Amino acid sequence: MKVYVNGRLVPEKKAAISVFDHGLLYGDGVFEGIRAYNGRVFMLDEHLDRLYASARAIALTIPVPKPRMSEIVVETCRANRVRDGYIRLIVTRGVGTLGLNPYNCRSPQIICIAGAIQLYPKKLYEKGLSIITVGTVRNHTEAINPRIKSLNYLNNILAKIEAINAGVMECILLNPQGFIAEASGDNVFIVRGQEILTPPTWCGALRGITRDAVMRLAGELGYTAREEVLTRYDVYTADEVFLTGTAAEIIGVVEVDRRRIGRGRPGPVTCRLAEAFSNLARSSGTHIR
Ligand code: PXG
Repeated sequence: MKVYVNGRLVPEKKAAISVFDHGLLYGDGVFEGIRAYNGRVFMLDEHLDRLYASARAIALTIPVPKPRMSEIVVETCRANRVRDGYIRLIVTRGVGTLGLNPYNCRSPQIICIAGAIQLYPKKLYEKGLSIITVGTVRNHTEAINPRIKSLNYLNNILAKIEAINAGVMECILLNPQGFIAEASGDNVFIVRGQEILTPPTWCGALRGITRDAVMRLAGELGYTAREEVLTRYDVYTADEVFLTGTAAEIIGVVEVDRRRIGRGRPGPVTCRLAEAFSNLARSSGTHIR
């Protein structure tokens, strides 16, 4: 595998950054997880818009313009003959002193890795996920705004540890007010009658690229999709619950806190949306060749 780092594509064994990089020392940086389907990078412009917005939010100036970053992603895919895969694009604060001050870091590092995707087993999409709500509260929006896709994922990892220790693979985090925020690496949706609802970003959710796509597709399929402040009551009483994310795409949730959701299997709305999303992903995007 070849990895893009420090302006060059190098063999993965030679791909390295400094131990003094603030990305490592403090989780000071931003990233994106992007998919390629059928030789095309899916929603690349949307991912780059979010990356640059995340960087702006942490006062990090990305040293290349968006069109060049787009080329970096495509070139990395090409160098690795990726047709279907997962792309990790990272911008770190760069090398600095052993102190927090980011203004000592003169050159942010861009890293792009394009490799294989690790998916949930197919059976889980058919049966649906069992998840729990965890005690770890989503970061306060004025601590680290969850809209920033930063390298500082400890909030999510602490939640994931709770989930795995409880015997499930994913979890719902509540915000400091007790409203539903999101899952550790996915957005949360509920289906209530003909309505498809997801928490607004100010409740502590990342504005997921998959989330946006699903809301658009839902409208096209004749459903009403909108943001609504949600509580666990709404989740427990929903007809269907599903998660969305670049890696997971759309996956049904059939159990939350050991309570059965709906009929206990992925519902019809979840399945229709998953199919529509799959068709969209496989028929659009930036060509790699
Ligand atoms: N919320 C959070 C906190 C995320 O990290 C999403 C929602 C979904 O957003 P997109 O744009 O992908 O629809 C994400 C993104 C993992 C992993 O290993 C997941 C993400 C990022 C990095 C790793 O599960 N998900």
